[in-house]
Amino acid sequence: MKPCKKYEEELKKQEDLICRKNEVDEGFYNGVFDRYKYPVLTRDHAPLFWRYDLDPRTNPFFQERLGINAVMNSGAIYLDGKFYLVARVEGNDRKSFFAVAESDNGIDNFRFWDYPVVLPDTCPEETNVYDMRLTKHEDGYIYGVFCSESKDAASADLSAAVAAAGIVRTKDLKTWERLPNLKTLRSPQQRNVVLHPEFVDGKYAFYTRPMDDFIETGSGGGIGFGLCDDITCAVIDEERITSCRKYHTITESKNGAGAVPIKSEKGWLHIAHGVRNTAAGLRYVIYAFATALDDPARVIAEPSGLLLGPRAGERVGDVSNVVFTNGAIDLPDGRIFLYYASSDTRLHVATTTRKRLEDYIFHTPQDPLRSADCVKQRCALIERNLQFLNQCE
Ligand code: M1P
Repeated sequence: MKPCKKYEEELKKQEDLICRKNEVDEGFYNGVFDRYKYPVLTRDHAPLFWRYDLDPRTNPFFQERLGINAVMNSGAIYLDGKFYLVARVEGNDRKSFFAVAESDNGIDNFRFWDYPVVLPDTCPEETNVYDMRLTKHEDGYIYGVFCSESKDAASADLSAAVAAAGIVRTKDLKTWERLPNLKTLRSPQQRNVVLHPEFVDGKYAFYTRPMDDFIETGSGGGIGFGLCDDITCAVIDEERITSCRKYHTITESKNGAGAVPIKSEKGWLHIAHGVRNTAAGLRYVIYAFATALDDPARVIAEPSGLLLGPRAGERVGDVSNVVFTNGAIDLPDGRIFLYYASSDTRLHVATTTRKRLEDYIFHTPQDPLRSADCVKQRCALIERNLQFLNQCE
């Protein structure tokens, strides 16, 4: 007995896709990062044996039995010379799960491991899991912090849900130990929680996103920060706001921590997402800021506006006009690989260096918050440039 001819054809198409060389998109330039021509992971990267029953006796029409709808928001880590993504894979049934894909160079040839991540099933009420951030912590573990979503049992509304931060840890991305979900005593819901890689005052430090509700952050002022003594029973009492939401900016509706902060000479470099509302729905962009090395909650540099927004085909997908990141790799040689998903559908990479990102964060002017002051800011730049060009003649 052999798989059918269609299987061989589909397998060949998939191999061509996985092995396709990725290239810098030369049409894009901003001096901060490079974009790439092709996504690094899509639903078509999911192994055929995750989706089809390959036995012609039980699947005579070679139909997809368990389809994959999207591959997106990935945690990222570099281990022993390889790039690993723990991607959010969403089935046609809308449930997400995690799966590890690896590559030798971080920009193409990502291949999923044979089996998805099987998390210990310790929360019977948990319906969905997504958006894992991977932190190589100084305690020696790799932690995965993700959104654990359950139906809001107190509400008759079928779409009412509760988001909490699930915590797992591993040493090899294969065996995962589940710890109790993070408890934040003053915030009813949490999403976009990231574990800081170092102890702060001898404690585990989390970036949080206090929210009153599942979708709206309500009174949540921005990205929070809290400490806890014991990660095996993580409880945060007080959350300080680090990067706060501001009126008429890219973070007006909400924001959330993204990649694990990157340590540079000048501070902790954060790559996060900001959301504003529009007539066409919420628009998600990626932005950056820095916090102090001796106090990772204190913002010390806050460039104006977005670092990376959705462009061209990235604008369209299941949730259009969205770019979202929950993973970046900070290589020992100073290169940074930022993994971002577009429109909750596919995953891309953008590359930069620690020095370039630092320069962007510390030398891009702050948002003056009013059009009149923005014009003054731009005129000052124009004036300096015209003087410079005159001098050059
Ligand atoms: O649909 C866009 C993003 O929405 C959520 O982000 P936030 O909590 O900031 O609204 C997340 O569910 C994320 O997965 C998703 O990409």
